[in-house]
Amino acid sequence: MPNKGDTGKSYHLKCTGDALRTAEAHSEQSDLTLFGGCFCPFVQRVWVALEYFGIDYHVHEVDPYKKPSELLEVSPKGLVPALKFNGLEKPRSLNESVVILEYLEEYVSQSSRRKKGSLLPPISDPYARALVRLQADHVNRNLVPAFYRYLQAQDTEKQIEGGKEFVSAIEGLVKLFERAAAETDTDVGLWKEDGKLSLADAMAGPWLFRATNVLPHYRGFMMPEGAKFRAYIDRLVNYPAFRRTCSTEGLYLESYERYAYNRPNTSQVANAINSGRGLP
Ligand SMILES: N[C@@H](CCC(=O)N[C@@H](CS)C(=O)NCC(=O)O)C(=O)O
Repeated sequence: MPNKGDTGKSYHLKCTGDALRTAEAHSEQSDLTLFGGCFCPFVQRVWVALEYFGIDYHVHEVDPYKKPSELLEVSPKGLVPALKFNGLEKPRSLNESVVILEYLEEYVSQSSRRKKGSLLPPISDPYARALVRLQADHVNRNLVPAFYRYLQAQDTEKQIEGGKEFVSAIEGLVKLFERAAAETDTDVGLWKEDGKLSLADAMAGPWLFRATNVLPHYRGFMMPEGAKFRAYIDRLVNYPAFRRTCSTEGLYLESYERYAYNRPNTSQVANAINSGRGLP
């Protein structure tokens, strides 16, 4: 689908492809409800973790820009993702993708019945855990805002600058992956050829994935060269728990058109980028 300028396309409200099949497999009520939006990378972080851990959950797609009251009840700013705990005497819920990821990590580590893996190295190796958290911190502090600055930049000079900033955020992440590989011995992290999904992979994955479809389409972006890096991206986007949360390319291209043309009031994230504030 060639880029034909701003055609006024809006975001999608229902997953497609693999993500749709996964959502359908989780359409029954359950103890946990994931409030999601099919295009949202913050939601995808949590969805990947739920799939990876094999936790029972129900997906409920909402329109986070319309903010239905059921969403505001579980997420005060009306942002997705949110997680609602059903069947308890008192209402309980969580919002904020990273908080939810950390919650799920601790939740599975305490219930051996459900344990299928861990997004962090073992608790007996706090240094290795801290290095994964450094990667995760870099993702939120640099990679994610750089993605939006690049995609929302309208004049050519700003786009070139944005592209450089985004590449440099990727390079920074690679450095942190290399450092962890040199200083620790853990099978957590897809940077290693036979590694397993880490907290940083789950946190970066949705934007790195969009850098393989949305950014090439709207900004002519090309992923940095390097066999090792390319192999990492390949492992990440094809990792089964990740793949199962991916919709088809057209959904992302259409849903991100409003960011690519920096339409007014696209979202709280877009407004924060335009005004130089931190992301919501
Ligand atoms: N810091 C939040 C950000 C979540 C977020 O911005 N979600 C977007 C969808 S991708 C949203 O709900 N936007 C609604 C809005 O902008 O009003 C997190 O990590 O969960």
